[in-house]
Amino acid sequence: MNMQTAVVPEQLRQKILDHLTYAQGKDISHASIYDWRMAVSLSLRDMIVDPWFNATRQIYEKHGKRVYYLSMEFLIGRLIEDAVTNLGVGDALDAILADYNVKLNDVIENEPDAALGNGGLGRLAACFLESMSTLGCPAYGYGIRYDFGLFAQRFEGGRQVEMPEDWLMHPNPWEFVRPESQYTIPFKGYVSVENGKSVWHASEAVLARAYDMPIIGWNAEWANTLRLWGALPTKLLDLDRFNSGDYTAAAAPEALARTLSRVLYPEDTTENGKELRLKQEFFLTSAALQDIIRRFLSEFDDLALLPEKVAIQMNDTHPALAGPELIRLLVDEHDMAWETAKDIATRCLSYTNHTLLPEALERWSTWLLGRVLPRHMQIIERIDAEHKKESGRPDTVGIVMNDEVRMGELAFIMAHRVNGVSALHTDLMRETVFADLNKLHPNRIVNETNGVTPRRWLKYTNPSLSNVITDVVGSGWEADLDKLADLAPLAGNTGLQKRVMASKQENKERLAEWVKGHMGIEIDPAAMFDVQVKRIHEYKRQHLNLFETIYRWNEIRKNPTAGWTPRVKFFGGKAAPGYFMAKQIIRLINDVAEVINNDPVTKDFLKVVYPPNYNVSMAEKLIPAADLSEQISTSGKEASGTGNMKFTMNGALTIGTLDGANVEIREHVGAENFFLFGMTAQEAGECARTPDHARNAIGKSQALRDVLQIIAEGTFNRAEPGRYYDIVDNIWNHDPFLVASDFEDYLAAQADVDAAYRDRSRWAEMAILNIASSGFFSSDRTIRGYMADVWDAKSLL
Ligand code: OX2
Repeated sequence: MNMQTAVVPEQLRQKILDHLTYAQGKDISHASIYDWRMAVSLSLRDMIVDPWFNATRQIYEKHGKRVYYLSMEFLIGRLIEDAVTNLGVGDALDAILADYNVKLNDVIENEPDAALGNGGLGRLAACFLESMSTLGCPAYGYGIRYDFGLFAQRFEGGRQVEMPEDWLMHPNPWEFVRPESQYTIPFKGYVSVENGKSVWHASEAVLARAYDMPIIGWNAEWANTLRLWGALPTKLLDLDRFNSGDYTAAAAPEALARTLSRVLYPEDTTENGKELRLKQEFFLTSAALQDIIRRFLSEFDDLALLPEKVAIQMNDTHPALAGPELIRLLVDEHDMAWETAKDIATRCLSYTNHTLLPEALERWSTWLLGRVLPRHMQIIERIDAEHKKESGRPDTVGIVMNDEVRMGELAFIMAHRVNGVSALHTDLMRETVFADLNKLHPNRIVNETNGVTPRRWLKYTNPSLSNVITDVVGSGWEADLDKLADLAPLAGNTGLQKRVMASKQENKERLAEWVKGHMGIEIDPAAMFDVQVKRIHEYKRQHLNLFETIYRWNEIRKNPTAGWTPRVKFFGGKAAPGYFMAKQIIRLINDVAEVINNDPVTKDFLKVVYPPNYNVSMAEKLIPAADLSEQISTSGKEASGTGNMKFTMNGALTIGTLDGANVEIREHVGAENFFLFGMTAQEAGECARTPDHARNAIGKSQALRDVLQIIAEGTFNRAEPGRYYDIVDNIWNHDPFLVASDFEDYLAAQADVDAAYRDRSRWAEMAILNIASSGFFSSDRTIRGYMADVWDAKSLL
């Protein structure tokens, strides 16, 4: 069914008015924008329910294999946007709401971002859900219904301040509570052996309750379910304890439950080792697996069929307890033999690795894991012992080592497929972190290069460019992004160049207005918009970009009439609350912005804009307006990146290193349409091992010496001159991410960018070639890859 033609606007109008009246209890004259938003969302949800039911019916009829995507994070953002786009009702809604003097955009902006994720890993999961629905792949996302998503960021005196993100302040119109789908999640206690069987006597427990959200695919042809678990106490009050006067202990079950699904951990590729986090991971995993087995047994009666009907994806190691938990459920609760259970679990499970950074590879102390999950500790030790024995390599390949449980190794050993997220990252995985395991299991590691959904990241966020694309390549590219290749032969056509650049200009003007209104900074939409948005992390090297900004500013001041290409540098991103260096970088960006934006000498050539609280919605404003995309991580450190793909799709050119998916982006768009700089991953590895690499590089770069001097002198922090000594000291003496060694090359590439931007026609041609080559980076392609190589799943469309 094609909703775009099937929708009768009058029916939609009636639905909205009905929801306004009967769900919100408001008449038109009193309805607030919130009321309208709820009425619109509920109406859209109504339209999604039929395809959703249909999809479920088909899976049951065809006994299709189901994919279960387990992830601690789903960074879905505003759901109204997917609904409007994929139901094709944008124009109709616009017109209906206009009759009541309501703007669709205001309705959309009223929806809080569902920020149930930190960054790339969580957003990838959201794009995957949308693509699985678009492709008709029977799938469930399983996650946690955090009361508080990723913190909201504010700047005070340039410093990041974290505020709670209470997206559930208002009712969530998209979800259906499922009180009947509820599971007990045990913790702690001890294990005894009774009649030859292990029995876990847990001393704590919470209930996991399901909340379902339908995820609609393109053209409303299919909808899958995102099932989020909320924690509830097993009993509201321990009445015995209460009556005996121990009020605190009486409330303990409730306190545990309340904290479990309370907040998302704000870490992203940084260290993380807290007991509550371990409990959250088990909470998600156990609830999901109990649900999977229950659903399976409602359809089939032989658990041996599980691997034929069920594929379980572990998104990073966070749900890596799925291995031992599945074994536990099969052995302890369903009386299966250990060997059979382990074999079945392995054939169901697969694992995606998202980072090689050692600090981000999860490890739990055996003491903690043994205390919180005593039965799982036993199971993990047995898996480990058997694997060591089978491999004949007792010393090198271990899950339990030095009193720690290594979750990467556990996930690898319990999975039949392990994948990296870009070609380079997968190669490095084979050569480094999993070198030993790869030798033992040579076909287990595969590559599935990340992708992003073009429905949201092009169709929805960039309507003007989308219109141009449809005019040129015809309709249908939304679900077949390779069609964009038809733009390539026309890249030199002046007519097309004009249209593409006019669309870019329109997006830039809208952003400039927003910046003026929200930040009070005046920027020129004709200037190059140079954007770096992502989590703040030293390996992503926002400071490299910032040092270039300082260098540029200083050079303009020295010679203001040298014909500079005007630029606006945009930064966006949050730092993990406990990551000191990242927070220093944020503060320095803000201090530098303050000085540069008030400099009358440079004002026509350089501005720095750092809007606070970068999130999905902010990305949707910035990316379509970008001319230049900064993807400048130290080679070998960024597993893939997905922002880089969104920029390419929206016609921004990339300045970047040979890292993560940049390598593949450059291959697709062509080396001449990509501004490459910096060392390769191998060179970077060697450089980092060279003593005094930073000092040597600084010695060779007058430019960098100047920049470091300008910072050290307190130019951006007159009131507290020593404020950034640690940053300067870090570059001189440590510089683990090789800012110094890549600096000169980066400057040269930036000079090339300036020159290229001045040739408007050439720039337009390059931008069109970038768009035309971005088809590969659709998450539909990625999901097809998983379906074929990892899940052995079939589309039911
Ligand atoms: C991120 C990676 O840093 C990023 O490179 C990648 O594109 C993204 O995952 C999706 O694969 N936490 N976040 C990531 O890794 C971890 C761990």
